[in-house]
Amino acid sequence: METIDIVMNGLMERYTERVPDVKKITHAMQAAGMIYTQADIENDHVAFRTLGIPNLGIASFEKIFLKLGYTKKDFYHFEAKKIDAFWYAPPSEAYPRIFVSELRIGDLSENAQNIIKKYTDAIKSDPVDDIDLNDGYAIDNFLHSPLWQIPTWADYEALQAESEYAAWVIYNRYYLNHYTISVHNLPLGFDDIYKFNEFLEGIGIKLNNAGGKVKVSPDNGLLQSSTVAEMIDAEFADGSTHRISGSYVEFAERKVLPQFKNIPDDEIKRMHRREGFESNNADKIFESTFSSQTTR
Ligand code: OOG
Ligand code: NI
Repeated sequence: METIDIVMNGLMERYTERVPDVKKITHAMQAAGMIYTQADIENDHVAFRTLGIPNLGIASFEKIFLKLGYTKKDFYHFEAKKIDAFWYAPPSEAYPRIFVSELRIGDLSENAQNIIKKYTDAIKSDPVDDIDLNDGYAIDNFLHSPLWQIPTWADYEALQAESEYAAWVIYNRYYLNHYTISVHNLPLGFDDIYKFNEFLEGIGIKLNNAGGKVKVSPDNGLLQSSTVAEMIDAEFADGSTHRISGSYVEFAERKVLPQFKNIPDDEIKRMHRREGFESNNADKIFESTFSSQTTR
């Protein structure tokens, strides 16, 4: 198996276990005749969250995917959420795009910075430099091994009060944050995000409604929606257990670009559709793990 396949399979395996909505949606799509197997679902992109501090953050994390053949693309900045992000184009259409974000630690309060440093201070060099990036199993192992201690509940709560994103990363680390179903490649009748959302709600899926259930880019080319993150039973360093946000599922509809509108449907490839991401859509999708969504 290729290194990239080992890494992707490993990520999807852990993620599918942690997020019961993944199988629930796949099974319902099978029952509705939309797909035969999981492999019939095109994975539009996957996302990761990181802490923007020396030796960690995007600069460290991206080394893995650049080595796997990904190309760094556009930058996004989320002022209020104190987050920066880039997306990465895959080496071929067989693989998902990647969206990697990082928390701008320096923009947080002194108190929040100190809490984060308490956990990350022991990291004196970039841990990715210690992995053999030609070894898919070594990468898989790295992505699912803790780089810092599990937080105390008090630290988690203090971080959450200031940054929901910070709390999410301090507990969930590099676990896959979401995978994304390419809605535009589903059979006719389901290939529209509004209809697909109705289908999802019909099977009892709760959608993120921040800024409306469907987030639409200004050019109308990228329409996105997402589930509200699943809650996981998390054990904290003080021995207490609490239900906190885990990961979620996203749905994306990429419209065919105006210059390709005369190409027959069966000849449409990824390159003919709206590429990349959209700041205002992403800003609301981040909230899929926020208490404002998970407790509503
Ligand atoms: C990522 C949110 C943004 C998108 O597709 O714009 C995003 C996150 O929640 O970490 O996934
Ligand atoms: Ni996304």
